[in-house]
Amino acid sequence: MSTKSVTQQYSSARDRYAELGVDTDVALEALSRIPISLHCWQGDDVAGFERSAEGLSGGIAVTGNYPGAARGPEELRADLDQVVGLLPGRHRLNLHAFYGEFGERKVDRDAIGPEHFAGWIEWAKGHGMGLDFNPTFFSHPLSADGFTLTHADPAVRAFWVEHGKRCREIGAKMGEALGSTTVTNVWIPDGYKDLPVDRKGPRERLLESLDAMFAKVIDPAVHLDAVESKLFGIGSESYVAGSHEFYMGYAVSRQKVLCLDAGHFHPTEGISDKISSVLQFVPRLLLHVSRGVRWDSDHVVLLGDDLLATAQELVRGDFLGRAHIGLDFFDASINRIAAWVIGTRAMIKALLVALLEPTEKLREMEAAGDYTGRLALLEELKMMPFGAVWDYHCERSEVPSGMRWLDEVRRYEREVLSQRAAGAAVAV
Ligand code: RNT
Ligand code: ZN
Repeated sequence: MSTKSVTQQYSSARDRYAELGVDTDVALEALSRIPISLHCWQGDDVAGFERSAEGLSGGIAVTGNYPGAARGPEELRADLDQVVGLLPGRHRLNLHAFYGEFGERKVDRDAIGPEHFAGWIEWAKGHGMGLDFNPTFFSHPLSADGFTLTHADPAVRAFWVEHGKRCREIGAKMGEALGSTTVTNVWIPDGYKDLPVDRKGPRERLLESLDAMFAKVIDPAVHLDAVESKLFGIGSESYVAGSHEFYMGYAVSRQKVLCLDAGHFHPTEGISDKISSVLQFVPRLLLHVSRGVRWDSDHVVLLGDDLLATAQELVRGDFLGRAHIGLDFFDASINRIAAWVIGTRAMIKALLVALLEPTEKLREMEAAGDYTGRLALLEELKMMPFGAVWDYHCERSEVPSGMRWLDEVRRYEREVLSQRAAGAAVAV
């Protein structure tokens, strides 16, 4: 579509929304201020850059063998350059600890420091982006038996507590260097495949480990701690120590950020309805936006009912100021750059649709008991021309509208990704 017709279509869409009392310019202004935290791990199938790569463990799995996975920091950053160039707005990057740049030496998890992330900080600075962070409690010999912060052996627990402490320091350094609060999110895989007899012990130890890890007070302007629950993983089907109830209680009692991952609940349970509940009790929320499909919690995010409901809750409840939106999916069966772009653009689109809602009108109907009108209008809104507003937003932000972004991804695949020999390692 030509730029002229994008503008024309926008102008008629603007009139249609104005009839409902919605100002599309105001919605776009609000939309361009919402950062999405891009997960670095979509680009290399959650492999990381450690010397003695262990192979992915911890009950998460990436399937597919599409060529072109990034093999080191330079490639991953080049891929991310592509991704951010196809997204309207200014976003953030979310790193896992095993994506540090460790050089030729083996640097174990209890020895990492901010120096290993200097390249990332510089990259983020160059893009005017903030960074978020995660300790990596998986893909390591000391997590191989399925336990980290809950381990029965105090020496193993101490190793992981030290890792967590160092990650908080790294996160704080990132936040300070970039002038933008870093959220460091703790997720551990600990759990049992089959029925445990002692459900209490691991949770007691988790509580103790977390308190030890979080003992040092860090300025919340530069760094915030988040904790992420999970219902089950591959190999931890019967019991996960860090359940929703555990972390809900922990976050409430310690006033930590609670992370809700869309794929970590029962299949018919969405995270949207949890937002206004948990924010009565925790100061802030981190969302891991994902899409669960049967056993898998991490499919590429699409603009579906669940995603829309989450965006609507954030907007309707005026929660955007207390919610950090992060992505968490990984697919190795399609072009990885496309996976990032599809998922991130879907998240931004969902926020746009939510911002284009005549919420006041709907609230008035609800308050007046006019549930008939409420339902009719909610249904009618699905036919509104938000696509025209989206295209205009992309063009104005100097990123391709419609499907044109895919041309750019295909060009990069031809010129760069297809040249990467599958499985070959490069120096990091
Ligand atoms: C795993 C959690 C966790 C991971 C990342 C890689 O089930 O969702 O957030 O996906 O830390
Ligand atoms: Zn997650």
